[in-house]
Amino acid sequence: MNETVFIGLGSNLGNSANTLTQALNALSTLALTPVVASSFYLSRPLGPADQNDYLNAVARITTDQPPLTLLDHLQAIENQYGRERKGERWGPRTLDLDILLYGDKAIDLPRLKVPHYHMMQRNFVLLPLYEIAPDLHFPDGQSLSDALQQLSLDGIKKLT
Ligand code: A4P
Ligand code: MG
Repeated sequence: MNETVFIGLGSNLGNSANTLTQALNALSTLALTPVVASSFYLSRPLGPADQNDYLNAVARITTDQPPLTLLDHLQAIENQYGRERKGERWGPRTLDLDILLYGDKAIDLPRLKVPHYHMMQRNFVLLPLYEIAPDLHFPDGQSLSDALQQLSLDGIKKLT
């Protein structure tokens, strides 16, 4: 069955703009319709402060890939862009691809939790999401615009 899936992209190592652009191209190979992508946003790092600012974006795809298959593909794309899992939580990375929402499903598996944990507290997720899906509601019924109003927009800048 086809599902609408939102994917969060983040990078703070290497040429992040290039990496995100290439990652969006790679996502199109998993999508049945053209990928819809937000602008890129420069955002202050959440977590250890001794790392570069992040470039973040959100993409919407329509896919028939089951959730765990999609996760496998996303991790393969991360690896292709030099992602090394060093085990440091919230540490620097060349490319991070997170499944934010998968249709209106709630998924709670060891390898995959959807909606993505903490996304409601992250302006670098909700702001680009709002750019491409202003009318969105979360699986629990809450509206994205309400969730965004709870957040400070400090430390985030939309790039043109
Ligand atoms: N996993 C579970 N649910 C999901 C999901 N919905 N999507 C599992 C993707 N993966 C999911 O992820 C660890 C494991 O999470 C995966 O193997 C998968 O099975 P990871 O990408 O290897 O590890 P991580 O990203 O370092 O850990 P974590 O806790 O997911 O970090 P976050 O929450 O992704 O945070 N600051 C700014 N400004 N912008 C950022 O993008 N990103 C992070 C990373 C920290 N600070 C940031 C940003
Ligand atoms: Mg991740």
